[in-house]
This record gives sequence, C-alpha cells and structure tokens, in this order.
Amino acid sequence: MNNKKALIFGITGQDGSYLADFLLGKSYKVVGVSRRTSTDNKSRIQHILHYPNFSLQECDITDAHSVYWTLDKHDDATEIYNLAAQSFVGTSFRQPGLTWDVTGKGCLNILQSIVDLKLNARFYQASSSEMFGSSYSCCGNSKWQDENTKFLPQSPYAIAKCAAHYMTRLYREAYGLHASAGVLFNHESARRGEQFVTRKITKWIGEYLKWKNSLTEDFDFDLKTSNEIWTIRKSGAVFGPKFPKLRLGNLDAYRDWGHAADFVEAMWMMLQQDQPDDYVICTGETHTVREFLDAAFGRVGIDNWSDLVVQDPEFYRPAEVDYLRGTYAKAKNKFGWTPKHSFIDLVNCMVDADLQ
Ligand code: NAP
Ligand code: G4F
Repeated sequence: MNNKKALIFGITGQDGSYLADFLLGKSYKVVGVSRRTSTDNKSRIQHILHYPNFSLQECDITDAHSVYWTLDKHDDATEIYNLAAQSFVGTSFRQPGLTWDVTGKGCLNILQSIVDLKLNARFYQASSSEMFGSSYSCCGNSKWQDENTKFLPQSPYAIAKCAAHYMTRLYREAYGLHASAGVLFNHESARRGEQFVTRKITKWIGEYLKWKNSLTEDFDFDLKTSNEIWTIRKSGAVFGPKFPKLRLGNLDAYRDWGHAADFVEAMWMMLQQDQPDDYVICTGETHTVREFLDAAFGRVGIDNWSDLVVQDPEFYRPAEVDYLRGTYAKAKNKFGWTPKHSFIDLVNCMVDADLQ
C-alpha cells in the first residue's frame, strides 16, 4: 500500500494524463487539478475518472487564491507536478499576456503557496527546450543542448517558461524546497494536441485516407490545384468530391521528438532523488519536420507527399527555433533514465492511432 499522494496541475493535457496513468500504476493517490471549462475537456482522462485512487479538483492556476486553497485542502500531498501551461508557441505570439499569466505566473502561485503553507511536498516544474531558443553548445560539427547551454528564448511562451524555471531554482535555494525542473524536449503521442505539428500531420493522414477510402465511384485524382485534392470522375471530365491539402509552416526546423509516456517517468524519477535538481530530458536524435512527413506518409505507403502539402505563411512564426537536439547524459548518470521509444516507433504509433 502506497501512502504517496500526487497533485497534478494540467491533468487534462497530454502529459497530465500519462503521468496520472503512471502514478496510479504505482498505487499513488492522484488528485488531478483542472480549470472550469464550458465544454468537457476530460477526454484524455476518461479511462481513469472512475478509479478509487483518482479524484478531480477545480482550480485555475492564474488565480493565486484558488491555488492556495487547493494546496491547503490537499496539504497531505507528497508530490506536486506543475504541468499546466498555455503550451502552444504559436498562440503565445497572439496571446502573450495570457501566456505569461498561465505559464509564468502560474508556477509562482504554486511555489509561493507551498512556502506560505509550509508544505513538505516535492515540486516538479515542466520546463522546456524552447527556453534554449536559438542557442546551442557545439564541438566541431556536433550541436546540442544540455543543462549548461544558455537560454536564448525566441517566443513569449519560452520567456514565460524561463521565468518559471528561474523561480523554481530560486525557491529551491532561498526556501530549501525540494523543487526540480525537467527541461523537456518535444514529446508526442496519440494524445498530443491537434495543433502541434506531429499530431496535425498524423491526424490529417488519418482523415485523408478515410475520405479516399469512402469514395464509392471510380475517380482519377488530380493533385494539381494549389489548395485542394480534386477527384475527376472517370466517366467524364466532371469534378467529384475534393479534400483540403495539409497546410503547414516551416518544414526545415529540427526537433528532438520523444514519446510522452517515457518522459513522464523521468518527471517522477526526478522527485525520487534525495536532492532536487534540473535535468534535460530528450532522445538525443533530431529530425526536421520534413523527415517527420517522410516517415508518417511512408507508414501509409505514400512516398511522395509534396502534392498533398501546402506551405502557408499563416503557420510560420514571427521568430523560430531552428535546431533542438538534447543530451540526456545527466539524467542517465543520476537515475538511469533513457528513452524507450525510437523516432520511428513514435511516428508509427501516432499514424496508426489516427488511422483508427
Ligand atoms: P497540454 O496538452 O497543452 O496541457 C496543458 C494543460 O494545462 C492542460 O491540462 C490545460 O487545461 C492546463 N491549463 C491551461 N491553462 C490553465 C489554467 N489557467 N489553469 C489550470 N490549468 C490550465 O501540454 P502538455 O504537452 O501536456 O505539456 C505539459 C507541460 O509540459 C506544459 O507545461 C508544457 O508547456 C510543458 N512542456 C511540454 C512539452 C511537450 O513537448 N509536450 C515539452 C516541454 C515542456 P485545459 O485542458 O483546460 O486546456
Ligand atoms: O509542434 P510545434 O508547434 O512544437 P514547438 O513549437 O516545438 O513546441 C512544443 O515543444 C516545446 C518543447 O520544445 C514545448 F515546450 C511546447 O509546449 C510545445 O509542446 O512545432 C514544431 C515545429 C516548429 O518549428 C514549427 O514552426 O514545427 C514547425 N511547424 C511547421 N508547420 C509547425 C507547422 N508547427 C505547428 N504547430 N503547425 C504547423 O502547421
């Protein structure tokens, strides 16, 4: 019988749902903290809502009172995970103030409540490789980011994450909190939000193939128009049903993509260490968005996707992070963490899930 109790801010998100699965599997009591929304946002945690060890607590992380009351009510929590954020970089350029309040100040609200309530709980902050921005360490032709690489954030999201990251370090040093930050590189899954590039691609592939397979008549495909995939009836030159092309932005950015299920285990491992610290969590491999497209379309037997994809200025960002590739040596040496899923495993499982 485990008497550990975890509070997860951001329970309805991708990572919150995987972390809850993981901790429930270790017999933790889990309290999922979620904000009030006018429509249901619990699809990722539907399968655990009825578990006896799982409960939900309403709280908005931007409201310091709400955070304080939540922590006071659950003052027996042994671990607190802050995964709540406005986590979409593109939106942070259009809603920088909101991003600051949620992604930056939200973390401060939790840390200050832990101090005010004199809680003993261990704290995890979801920091991000976006904080590195356009900065990397290098040696010869090799480029990477690790715990010693400086931050040069390129978005309001990344700047808010830097503030929360530094706040976590400060509260650890100033108040002696057991507060750790995981600097996580991109991690994805079938539960990934549909705006992020990986899921946007795999979801489109699933819908496109469903549409194609639903065509009952005999069609020729004419892929030459710029925005849509048109069908032409073989019986004559009459246009049939059409399907919108996949619209993307910059295809040349490099990302170090891992699987969310591996990464939540690293969050937990950080909090099991005697001393709090900050760790980079990643796969050590980097791929361009183009390579993700190759692998995802390759999974369904499409070798040439160029006629199916349109590059649209709408999806470019005012500032871009061109290159991310991490090194997880510190986490591996300290507590033996390594990623279990390869890049190709990740792509295949996302495509397969969206084909369902
Ligand atoms: P996600 O799917 O976008 O989930 C974010 C969560 O934050 C959702 O549960 C969301 O609730 C919640 N939230 C947003 N605003 C809130 C507010 N005002 N009050 C309370 N909760 C609020 O993100 P994720 O991919 O799981 O990532 C988890 C964390 O890791 C985030 O902090 C993200 O920035 C960080 N991170 C992610 C990655 C990655 O590649 N996934 C990499 C590095 C760091 P709703 O469902 O109500 O919107
Ligand atoms: O999937 P993305 O939106 O993820 P991004 O910006 O790297 O941020 C994610 O990872 C961070 C960790 O490094 C997290 F902190 C953050 O919360 C989030 O989870 O974009 C990946 C790349 C970018 O270079 C973007 O410009 O894909 C490029 N891209 C090209 N076309 C696109 C698109 N991104 C999106 N979302 N949509 C497009 O159409």
